[in-house]
Amino acid sequence: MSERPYDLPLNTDPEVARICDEMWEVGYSRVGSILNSEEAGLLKNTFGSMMGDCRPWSERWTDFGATQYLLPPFGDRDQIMFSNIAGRDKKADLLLEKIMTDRLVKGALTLLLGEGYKAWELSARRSNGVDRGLRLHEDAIGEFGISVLLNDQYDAYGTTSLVPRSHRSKVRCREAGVEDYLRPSFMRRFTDPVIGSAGDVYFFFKKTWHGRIKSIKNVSSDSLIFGLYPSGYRFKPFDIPMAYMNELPDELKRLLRTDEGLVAQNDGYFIVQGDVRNDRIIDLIYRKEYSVRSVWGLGPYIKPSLYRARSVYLGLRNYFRQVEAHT
Ligand SMILES: O=C(O)CCC(=O)C(=O)O
Ligand SMILES: [Fe+2]
Repeated sequence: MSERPYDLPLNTDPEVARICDEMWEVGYSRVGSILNSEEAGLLKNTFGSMMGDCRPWSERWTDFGATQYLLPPFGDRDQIMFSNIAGRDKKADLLLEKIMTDRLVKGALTLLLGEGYKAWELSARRSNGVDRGLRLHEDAIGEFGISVLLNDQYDAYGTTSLVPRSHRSKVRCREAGVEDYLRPSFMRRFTDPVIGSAGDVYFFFKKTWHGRIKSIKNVSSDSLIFGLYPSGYRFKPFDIPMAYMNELPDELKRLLRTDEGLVAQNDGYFIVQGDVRNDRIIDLIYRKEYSVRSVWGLGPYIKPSLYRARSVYLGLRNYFRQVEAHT
């Protein structure tokens, strides 16, 4: 392993150190089995039954506010996304609290992100059996992902899949052309799926290129997916109603409350308050001097030819369709 540009405190638990080092080297890490199968099953049933009342995606931005907390699940043929799951069910809240206060989870998060990190979104995601997948992408700057498997997941279908070491790539996913040109059916060849038993927890930087492989197995799969932000980074929090917030266990309350630990900006964003040392692992992955060259760096050179190839292909396809329509 190459020399790391960060120091972990001398008394760091070896498991916590392993997670931090893997995050730095690879961009994601399996934290461990944090919930048992009954606990994972309880979450799967609780949120799964709420997903029955699912709305089409088209209604998300027409019928609901951008920062509205109490959203229904939204879905399409591929997936169902149920945002803001904390506060919906008392037993489920205790299990979410158990994850976020777990010794390894909290220990590693505190070293990777520093103190005072906040939660943007705690959500449940179902990949339907006929899921056509999700293209590789990176999310917002500073965003950090936690994935919790709610069912045993031993193959690559219906789960998040990541490109190892892409979190420190010299080019961004979109610049490399990967986001536009690489179909989810091709992702299998070079991504690493989040697999394991129900209750397993994974960390990933949202800067690590990730998506979902096109499924061919006709079995749905559920995960919890959390998005966190460390101090010094900005996001638009959901506006959790006071009555819901007050009922949450302590750590969930700390993570989700908008009246503490956040400073409002003029543009609707909030900056996470706290000590910004700028040398946390989350900061280092954005630094040019630690970014690495990879085959993806060729993307910007290949992209213009891909554009040309696609327009020729679309032109020909159109032509043959017209010919067909006239015969
Ligand atoms: O649905 C998935 O597994 C991928 C979700 C994703 O892109 C994310 O959590 O940022
Ligand atoms: Fe994402």
